[in-house]
Order: sequence, then C-alpha cells, then structure tokens
Amino acid sequence: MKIFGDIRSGNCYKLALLCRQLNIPFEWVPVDVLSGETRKQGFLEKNPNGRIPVVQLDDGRYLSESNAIMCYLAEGSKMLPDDRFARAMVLQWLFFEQYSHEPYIAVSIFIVKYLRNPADRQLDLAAKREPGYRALGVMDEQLAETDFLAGDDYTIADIALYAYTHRAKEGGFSLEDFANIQRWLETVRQQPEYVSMDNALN
Ligand SMILES: N[C@@H](CCC(=O)N[C@@H](CS)C(=O)NCC(=O)O)C(=O)O
Repeated sequence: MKIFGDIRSGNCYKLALLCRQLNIPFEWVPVDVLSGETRKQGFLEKNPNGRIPVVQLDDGRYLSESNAIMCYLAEGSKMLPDDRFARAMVLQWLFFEQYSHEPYIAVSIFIVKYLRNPADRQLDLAAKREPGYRALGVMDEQLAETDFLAGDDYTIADIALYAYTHRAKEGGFSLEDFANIQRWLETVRQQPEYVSMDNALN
C-alpha cells in the first residue's frame, strides 16, 4: 500500500501512527502540502478533492479522507470494535473531529505555523478560538469519565483527535485548563508502538 502524504500534516500522521501500531507495511510517497502539488492534474486523478492523505491499495484503488482510511485499515482490529454501539461511538468521535475540532485547531496551526501568521488571516484565526476551545472542553468532559474518547479502550478515535490536539499550542490554544486531556495525551504516548510525528517515518 502507498500513502501519499506530508508528515507535517496531522491528517497524514494519523495513518503513519496507525500503520505502525497495527504493523501494516506501507510505502510513503511524499507530497509537499505547501507547494500546490495536491491541486495538480496528476494528483487530482488520485483524489478529485485535491487533498492528502490518499492511499493506493495494492490492487490499485485509491481511498481518501484520513478517518475513512483509518476505518479501512483498522477493520478487524481492536482499534475499531465490532460491537455495533462501540463502533458507532468511535465514529461519533471521528465525525466530531472533522466537523468540530479539525476546522478550528488544525487550521489555526496551519495559519500560525505554516503560513507564518499573515495579517490577512488574523480575523479568521480569531474566529476559530471560541469553537476550538469548545471542542477541547467537550473532549475534556468525556475524558473525565473514561480513559479514552470512545470508552475504556484505545481506538482510532484517539488517534484522530491526538493528531492535532497534541499540537494545539502551535495554533495558539493552551491546554493548561484541560487536565483530563493532558493525562490522555500522555496515555496515548504510552501505547505500544507509539511514534511521534518526528519519528513516524524513521
Ligand atoms: N478531511 C480531510 C482533510 C484533508 C486535508 O485538509 N489535507 C490538507 C493537509 S492537512 C491538504 O491536503 N491541503 C492541501 C490543499 O488543500 O491543497 C482528511 O481528513 O483527510
């Protein structure tokens, strides 16, 4: 399987971390997210939406959307439970991540770190503050009740939300008031075969 990605992207890191933890071999094909490569014709044939990550399976088929790819890869493992309700809880957090967390926290990191905080994005950045903190509050409340987001077991819901939460500070979000998130971040780091973003491809 090939993963087309940029390891600076949390959405791409999700897949590298999951593959390491499930012992799934992959070939990483680097795509520079800042160069506009994802919007060129050759790439649009892989994902018409022009975004990474994309995987190409051994039979040639392509799949995009980080959380959908994680569901595909985690099928049959403990990271995606078979039980109907337990699985739906995992999906609940995957959808939460994409709709209520990533657009605020990941995009803030992108503006601050990768675009170098340009003046013409300051209003946009400020508008992400309140919904970003609201998402962190929802996570913290859940993590006051359970060890992991979808319950007592580590699942792909934790990978999905770890990817950008552990870097929230780079987008200007403080985790100081979120003790349960801090404890959970440390627990994720202690999972077997955990790799940090910096080491995920080594
Ligand atoms: N919902 C998508 C988001 C993917 C996404 O936004 N990817 C960014 C990098 S993190 C990208 O490819 N940006 C390049 C572009 O939009 O041209 C997913 O979870 O995979």
